[in-house]
Amino acid sequence: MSFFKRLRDKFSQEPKERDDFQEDLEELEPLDDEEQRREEEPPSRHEPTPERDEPQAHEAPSHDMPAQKEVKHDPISPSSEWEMDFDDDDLISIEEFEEIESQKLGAKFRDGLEKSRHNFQEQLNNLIARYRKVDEEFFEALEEMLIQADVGFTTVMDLVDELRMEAKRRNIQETEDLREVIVEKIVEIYRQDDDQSEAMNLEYGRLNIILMVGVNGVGKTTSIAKLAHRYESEDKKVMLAAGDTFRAGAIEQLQVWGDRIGVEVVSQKEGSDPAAVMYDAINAAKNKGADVLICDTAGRLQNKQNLMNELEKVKRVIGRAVPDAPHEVLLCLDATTGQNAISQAKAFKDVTDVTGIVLTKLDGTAKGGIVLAIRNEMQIPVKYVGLGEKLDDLTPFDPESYVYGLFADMIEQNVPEEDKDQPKEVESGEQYDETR
Ligand SMILES: Nc1nc2c(ncn2[C@@H]2O[C@H](COP(=O)(O)OP(=O)(O)OP(=O)(O)O)[C@@H](O)[C@H]2O)c(=O)[nH]1
Ligand SMILES: [Mg+2]
Repeated sequence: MSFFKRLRDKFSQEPKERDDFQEDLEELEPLDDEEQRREEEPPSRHEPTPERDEPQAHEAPSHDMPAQKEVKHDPISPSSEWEMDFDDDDLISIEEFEEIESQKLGAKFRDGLEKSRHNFQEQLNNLIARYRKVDEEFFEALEEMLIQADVGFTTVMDLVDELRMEAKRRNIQETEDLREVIVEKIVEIYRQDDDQSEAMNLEYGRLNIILMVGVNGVGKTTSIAKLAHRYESEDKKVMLAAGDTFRAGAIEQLQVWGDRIGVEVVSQKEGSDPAAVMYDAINAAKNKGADVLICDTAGRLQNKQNLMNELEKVKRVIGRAVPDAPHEVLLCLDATTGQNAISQAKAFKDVTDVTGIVLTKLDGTAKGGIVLAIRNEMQIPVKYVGLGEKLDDLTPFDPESYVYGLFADMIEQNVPEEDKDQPKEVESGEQYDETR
């Protein structure tokens, strides 16, 4: 199966299929109360198929099931220790669950990367139309295009070198035939052979502490709210620490988010020592049996040494209160700042052990290539991306969903002819049942 077909099958939603399904439903006899209740459940909770009437709650996703591997990037997915609590009669198969989740993820990236997608697709189409033959001129123009899209010089050189070799190896003469290879190589270049992982270091049965850092206005507080909302909806007990005691209004801002999401915020008055706030918050979180404590910090310019030192102190205090904590130090970077984000990452990495990046405002840039530059040049995994301003607009990063978001229309239009008539396949390899 071609790479484009695989991406299309995995992420595209095929709304027509779902419309047909809805029409069929409406033609059915009126439902009795019990059936009506089930009908109103969220779409992921389907009627069990007859052969699944028997299986009980133990069939909820577990660690040794293959589906578990597929969602490794999202530790808060129901396949983690905090498992989704399906009612016996509301069980759906793991394949169905995965399929729906993938489609939701595909739609999120597709919507969030709209600006970048238009830019990437248009530019690539123009290049292919202008340089029909695969030659050095084409590769140089491609390099130029990728650098303009914030992919980063070193990454572009690596990527295009790989493409040169692949074109030679497969004897590809027409640039038109190179589309799929380009997209495939972008995923490959992201997934290097190292032990960096997008998975969050969260464990069941302990207090997990996440420290959010970054320069002013990049989206730290908003991302904390989004993360808290995500974890709360997965039945984790979340608390927040108002560690930005510096900027006027920062404590209230976090408090408003906390009230909206329904999570407790531990704070002191403006101007207090942020390390003391963290200490208090950790004690409160321990007493209340919280699963996750997310700590806000003041925005700090990477070149202000005293502020960077303060960060080290905050981290030390957290580490003394809970061994191995903070379990994640997430650096928030604003995707719209392009290469400046890379220099921020370098400065923060020098003073503190950044364990992952939250790349915000990816929806606000047409140069979505910055993800690749960060991953390749910084060797820090991008763990979450911000794809909008709403609470559910923070999404675990996944390179395949990302390239789908960047090239969705091109992928849909360029599934090879021989693959087009093939029915959709689900991850398990089962045939997709269109009547479902
Ligand atoms: N479009 C979009 N806007 C975002 C995203 N993330 C954050 N924002 C916006 O960015 C602005 C700044 O967000 P904050 O969360 O206050 O940033 P901060 O890093 O906490 O700022 P300071 O506390 O001043 O350092 C807000 O208007 C957010 O709505 C995103 O993913 N997409
Ligand atoms: Mg803030």
